[in-house]
Amino acid sequence: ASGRTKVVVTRDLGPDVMPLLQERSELDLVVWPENRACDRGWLLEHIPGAGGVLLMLSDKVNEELLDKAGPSLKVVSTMSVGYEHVDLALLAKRNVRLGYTPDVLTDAVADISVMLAFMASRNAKGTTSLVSRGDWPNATWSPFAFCGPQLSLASSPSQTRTLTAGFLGFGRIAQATLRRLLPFGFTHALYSSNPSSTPSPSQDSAYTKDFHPIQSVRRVDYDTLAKESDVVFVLAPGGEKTYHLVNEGFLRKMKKTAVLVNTARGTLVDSDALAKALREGWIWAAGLDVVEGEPNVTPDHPLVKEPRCVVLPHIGSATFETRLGMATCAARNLLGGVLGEGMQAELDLKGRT
Ligand code: 8YV
Repeated sequence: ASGRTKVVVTRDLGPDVMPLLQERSELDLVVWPENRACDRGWLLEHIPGAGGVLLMLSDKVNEELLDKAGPSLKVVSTMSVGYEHVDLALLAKRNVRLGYTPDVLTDAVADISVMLAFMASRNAKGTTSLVSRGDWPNATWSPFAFCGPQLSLASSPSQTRTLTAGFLGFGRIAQATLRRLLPFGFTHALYSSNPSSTPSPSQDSAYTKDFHPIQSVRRVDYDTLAKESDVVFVLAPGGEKTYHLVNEGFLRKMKKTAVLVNTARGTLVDSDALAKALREGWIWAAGLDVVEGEPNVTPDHPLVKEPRCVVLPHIGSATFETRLGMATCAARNLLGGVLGEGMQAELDLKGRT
């Protein structure tokens, strides 16, 4: 009746971004008032009649939510680059637009992918906990104590040694990760993506030029990727299509000295198989920013118990700069959608469903 459009926001976006929404008199802004994940019940209670909603990975956008929202809903704006919590087909059917936050988080997630590769290969978990326990004075030094495989050869190039980075998924974040590895002397990169699309050698030669001075960038099948990589970065989208892409068969084919890094989604890696692979030494180590079933990952979790498995609580995009960029992008997407204008980043639903 006020003539204003209701928008529902499931997190306080902070003092730099909230004013973008608060200053718009045409909006009736409803914000989840607590400093924790938004209750489903609260969201369902407040969504009816809303023109837009800004939400997070933990807020499922399904038939239940869209039915509650009703025909007024024009836009869903998610503060994430991932969108497996959103039913895309249903949005397309109901003409609801989807805003998301690509690009702004690419650097932060690529940084943490490289960080995890080195933390895992160089025993960061076992060694830092040894120091915290007070065991450094008791540790007996020997030439090979605390050693791990070296993920660089830039300063002492070898005629014989190569270093291969494998990528499951080769989008923006994977490519930014590879770019960071070039100064470390990686000689080859392999990637597997879109198993259904046909290989294109010309694409590979374009990539090889693009990632100079690497010797080659090649698209390969999963087996080759598992067998030849010194480090495998899991950087594909979540969802059913990529469920357990890294399973027992994949892990058994990996090098014993290889490192697995997952900064994408927990669902891509079979946790039980990975715990077994680490316990039995099929691979050297793992660095995980995401785990199946997160955030319910407790000290008795088999992966948390593994001394060579570094586990972070999904902090890949957690820099001040990146989160500010994501929140701003999400707020602009919400505004653009509600006012029927352009968004900073809109997912093309027709191309996806
Ligand atoms: C989370 C992420 O969104 O963007 C994604 O897809 O996984 C993360 O950046 C972030 O934790 C905020 O919810």
